[in-house]
Amino acid sequence: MNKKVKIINGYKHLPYQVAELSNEEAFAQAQSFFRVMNKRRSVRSFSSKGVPLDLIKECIRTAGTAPSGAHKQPWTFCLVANKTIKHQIRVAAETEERKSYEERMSASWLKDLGPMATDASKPFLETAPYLVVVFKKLFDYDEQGNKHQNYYVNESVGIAVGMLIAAIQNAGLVTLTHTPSPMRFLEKILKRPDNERAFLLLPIGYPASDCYVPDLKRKRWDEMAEVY
Ligand code: IYR
Repeated sequence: MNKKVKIINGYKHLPYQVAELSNEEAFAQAQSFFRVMNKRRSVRSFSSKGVPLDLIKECIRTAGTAPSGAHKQPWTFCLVANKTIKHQIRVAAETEERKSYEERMSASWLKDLGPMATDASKPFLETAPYLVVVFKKLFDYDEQGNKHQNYYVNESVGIAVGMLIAAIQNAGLVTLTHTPSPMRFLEKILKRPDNERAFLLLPIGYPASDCYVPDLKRKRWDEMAEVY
């Protein structure tokens, strides 16, 4: 056994170090990552141009490095390329969205959404080469079928999705955090087990050649942060 291994609280621990950067190198890296992320936009108009499967898989593997409550990793990422399934998802999502836009959303909500120019029509659910449907796992089953609780599930899966979005941006792709509501139809279409709930749907691909995004401004430093 590796001599450097330590047993702490009865469990194996490994030595951990990071390559220390100079302050200059660290700042340059932080700034270049910010510049990449600051170009990210939510895109609703996708090209049908294909994306290599391995590229998407690498992004999802990055999401899987997220921290999670008691390291339970309470997520399943369903990668959908199948045209029939994408069509089923679009039809079901548009049915829910029509009800939302026509009956469920308040006038002030619809007004707040004005700048986004959204409506109940979701063609990107078929145009984008991939959909990733993220499921949160409320609990896990062991081999005997006993239930085991997960912890901080929304926080854990939210962090993983944030990392997925960053990985997608870093790979030169675009996405949208789409939440057709209610979204339990996704559990049915994808035949998920009863411990999983749909969390978020992300179409992934390249923007259409005539893609436009709203002219939104991000908060300045002094609007978004307080230094103590
Ligand atoms: N889910 C709907 C409505 C919607 C709600 C919010 I809050 C947004 O930021 C964007 C859209 C839709 O996808 O159209």
